[in-house]
Amino acid sequence: SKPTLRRDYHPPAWLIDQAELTLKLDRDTTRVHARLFVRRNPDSDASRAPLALAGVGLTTRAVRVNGNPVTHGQRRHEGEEMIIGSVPDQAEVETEVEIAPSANTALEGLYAAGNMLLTQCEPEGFRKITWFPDRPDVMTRFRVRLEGSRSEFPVLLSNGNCIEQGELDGGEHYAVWEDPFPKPSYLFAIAAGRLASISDTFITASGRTVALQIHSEPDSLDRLAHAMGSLKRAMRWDEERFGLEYDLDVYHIVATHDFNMGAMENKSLNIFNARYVLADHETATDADFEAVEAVIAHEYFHNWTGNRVTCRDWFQLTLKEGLTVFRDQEFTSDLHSRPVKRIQDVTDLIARQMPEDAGPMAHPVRPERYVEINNFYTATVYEKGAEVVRMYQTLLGHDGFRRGLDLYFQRHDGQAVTCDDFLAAMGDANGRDLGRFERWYRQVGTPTVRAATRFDADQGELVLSLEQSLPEHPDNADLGPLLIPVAVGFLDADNRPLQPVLVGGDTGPSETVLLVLDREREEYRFRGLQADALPSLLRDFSAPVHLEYDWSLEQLARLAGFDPDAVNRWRAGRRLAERILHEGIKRPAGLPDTVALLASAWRATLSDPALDPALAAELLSLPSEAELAEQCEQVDPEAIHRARTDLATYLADHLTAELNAVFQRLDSDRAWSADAAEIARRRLKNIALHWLSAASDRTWSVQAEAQYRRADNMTDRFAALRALVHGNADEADAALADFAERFADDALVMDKWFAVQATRPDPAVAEVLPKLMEHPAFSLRNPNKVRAVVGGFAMANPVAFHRADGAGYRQVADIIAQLDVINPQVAARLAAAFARWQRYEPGRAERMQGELERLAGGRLSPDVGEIVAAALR
Ligand code: DPP
Ligand code: ZN
Repeated sequence: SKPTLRRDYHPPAWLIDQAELTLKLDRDTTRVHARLFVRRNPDSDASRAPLALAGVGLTTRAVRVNGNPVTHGQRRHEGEEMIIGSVPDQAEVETEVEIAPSANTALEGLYAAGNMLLTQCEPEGFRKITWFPDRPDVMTRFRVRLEGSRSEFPVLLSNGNCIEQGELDGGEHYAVWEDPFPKPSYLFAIAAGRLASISDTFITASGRTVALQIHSEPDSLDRLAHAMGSLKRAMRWDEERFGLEYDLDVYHIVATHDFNMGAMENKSLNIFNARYVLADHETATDADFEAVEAVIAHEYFHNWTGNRVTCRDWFQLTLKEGLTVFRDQEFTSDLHSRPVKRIQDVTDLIARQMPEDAGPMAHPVRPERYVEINNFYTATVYEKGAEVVRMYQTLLGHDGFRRGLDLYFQRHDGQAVTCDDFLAAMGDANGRDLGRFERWYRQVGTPTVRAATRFDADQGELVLSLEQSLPEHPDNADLGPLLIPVAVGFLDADNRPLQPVLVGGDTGPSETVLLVLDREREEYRFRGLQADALPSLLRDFSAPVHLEYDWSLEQLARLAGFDPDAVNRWRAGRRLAERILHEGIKRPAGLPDTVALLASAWRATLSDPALDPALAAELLSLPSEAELAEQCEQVDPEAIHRARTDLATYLADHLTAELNAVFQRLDSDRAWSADAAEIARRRLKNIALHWLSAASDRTWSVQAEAQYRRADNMTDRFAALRALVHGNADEADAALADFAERFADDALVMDKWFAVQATRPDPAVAEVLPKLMEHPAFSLRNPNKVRAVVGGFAMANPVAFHRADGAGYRQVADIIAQLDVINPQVAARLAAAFARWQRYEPGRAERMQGELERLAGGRLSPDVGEIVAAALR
């Protein structure tokens, strides 16, 4: 298919001021009647263009303009568009179509999920419901009438306020919803069915009362309280931190088990994947609780950053997503531990976004072209986009960032705008020319900053030089240098923080100095440092770059033990582990002697009583096999697995006493509590168990088994199960059987049961995969199940997926082909598992390429087709 290009944007030729929809709901055949009040856009550059409406898979029963039928001769079809000739400059266009929700397995448009009917419209699902100019810069006031059987659809929801409801003949009823805010069609939603709900209220800062309602299937009613609490915390936080208040009288959230994404921010009617709503301590882990809170907050925050101010076109997706991810990260940081959250976000950026940035689908945070826009809901647009937003705050300060955001809303409330508009507001509000910053929206791949230090004895100054470069890519040619904030600090010989002065800088002595690199190469001079000052660079991960500096292993060990910047402390430990692991990967004889350095850094962490246990848990981590693979010239997954396993065993064997001491100290029979200190306690205890399970001495499995049986909460129970299963303990099978029996009827918990088996690091899991897929609880139609089983296997089990005989590749390629017919969006996500094939050793590379070619030879959706073509290019 032909790509859509950013530079081809034109304003819409027609606007729709008002849309009145009537949906006669039926699982098999829903009738949609639409009245669109259209007029020519005075700002269009195509003043004679005919009216074009998008529609996909609609059975069209009638088209009328101002009441007069439009015959087939008066309309033509081009691609997904119906083009209607000779529509007056202002007119009422009516269409009547039929759609088939129960046959909709792609879960885009209107579909049946359990006993509900639901919609998912972002980005281009609305065209599967009715004819419409389905693009985000057409903003429309919607009035929606829902009609259906009262017994089948007792609850009828859409956006905005319910202004009327009543009975109809034949056991039917209806409800009319009106959303006073004009919105793009991608924010349209309905939900209908046998829903149960909990209610609460929120009083806004200005004293208005908002009715909050969270809906789910009736059997999950008792798991909605945490979501409700999260919503209220998010509403309060947005008022306090950004002065943003909710704007309608009602707010609904609906949870479903059948959903392609995490959740969707439809105006006042969010629809959520149940995994980000349902939580109680017996079925959800502490991490699940935090994820629910973060996603509830994310979708709520979209009400301002996304809904009130939306995107002009889909190339601007990061305008709302990067900004809203940044906002939810800040929310979690303010409510919980800021350093822990930052380390987790940086981990995720390195593990998911940077590989994407180095792969065949690499794109700027604001892409230049796409074939299927669904493929661009990526870690780059979201997470790197959030880093770009974070850099504004780093450069402008908290107050400056807030001024910029205030101006952005003042200028653009009710509009569909661009990343350039955001940048202009940030610059104008602060009297700053941010022109060069704009390059972050255009560059592709992860930039590199090379640092070097020397001591100028004549001047008594330490000289830090920074040099930036971009990966080779046609889009990076002629771009010029980026504006990169680099926060730095130094430790003295006793590992104490120093307070240098930047020569020519405008601040006094400080522990962390913010440098702004805006040229290819720059030198910075510092006073107040000895020649042996130890640099800590890119503190708090101040820019999404690869930072290179020739630290010795001893220096890394010092930073890992003493850097007051938590992110760099963690990062130094990771770098140290990486250096040791890459030595180990190259030499089958075993690990280098320097491994002792890492063991003592871990020993110090394990025995530091002053350290926050949640932070300690982050520090006691090793890079994943996938991350290590990214750093290899040529990837040999077996060598990586062996080296990492050897290192884990070395650490466990040398630190058994310390790990056991931590485990014993933190193990407790206290009843579960959501208290932050208890969460941190469980986290560090389970990390200790995790590393103990790598020890040569296998007695840990007795502790794990006991914890599994005794646990009164999912965090402890699942940590124990994972240790038993991934550690190949004798007790594993019995625990798995017990877990399946306890939670047989619980879809979300069964996802964990599937995932823990699909990700067991053992090539033999390639033979387990078909068995998991034959399990009665598995369904290829359910995205959560596909992600747990096939996603777990293909994305999070390198030794099994990359089995030398190609059995992993073959099965996953077969599943992608099968799934593509059912749900192209989810299939395309799996296809990314093959993206980096060229980096593998020749035997595996050839097999992966072979599977990609086999896929390319079949009939593919544009979604999977785009990923496969990019990988083979
Ligand atoms: N639902 C997705 C998100 O919130 C897309 N908008 O990120
Ligand atoms: Zn979002």
